[in-house]
Amino acid sequence: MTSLVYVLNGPNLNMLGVREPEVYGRETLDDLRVRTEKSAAANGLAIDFRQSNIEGEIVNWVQEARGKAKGIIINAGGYTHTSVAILDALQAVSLPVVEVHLSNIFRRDEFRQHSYISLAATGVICGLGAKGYELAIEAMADILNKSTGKA
Ligand code: DHK
Repeated sequence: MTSLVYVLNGPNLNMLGVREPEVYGRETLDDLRVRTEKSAAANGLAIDFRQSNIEGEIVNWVQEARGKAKGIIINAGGYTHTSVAILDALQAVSLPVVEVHLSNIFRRDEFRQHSYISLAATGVICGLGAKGYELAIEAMADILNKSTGKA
């Protein structure tokens, strides 16, 4: 059976394409969704791709993933650097987590160089733009195959 993975995007990622293209690229969130869906299909996964500007909504989606999804790919946007609540939710659901960022957060402002999300993540992909979402899917497929003994 195809495993479902939640792909959760945080605040301001709905502005992709117009938002600081030199940092985040020119692809829109919808372009990113299509790319991620293609990668998921190629890797035998199905995705539920969402974006919210609201911290509590992301917490609700992480909780909802338990029982519905086999893993979570998350770009929590600015909440990456502030949200104990999203971290707590990720730790509560005990699903594999891959953290992704379009930009290289380690080349940017100091406050971006700490991630609460990383404490719950198996791995982090950052700085590779939209390609990072495809790589996150590949990584998640690997993690899930290993856990089911298929790899
Ligand atoms: C996206 C954001 O919105 C920022 O707040 C993060 C991340 C970086 C990204 O690179 O995808 O600092």
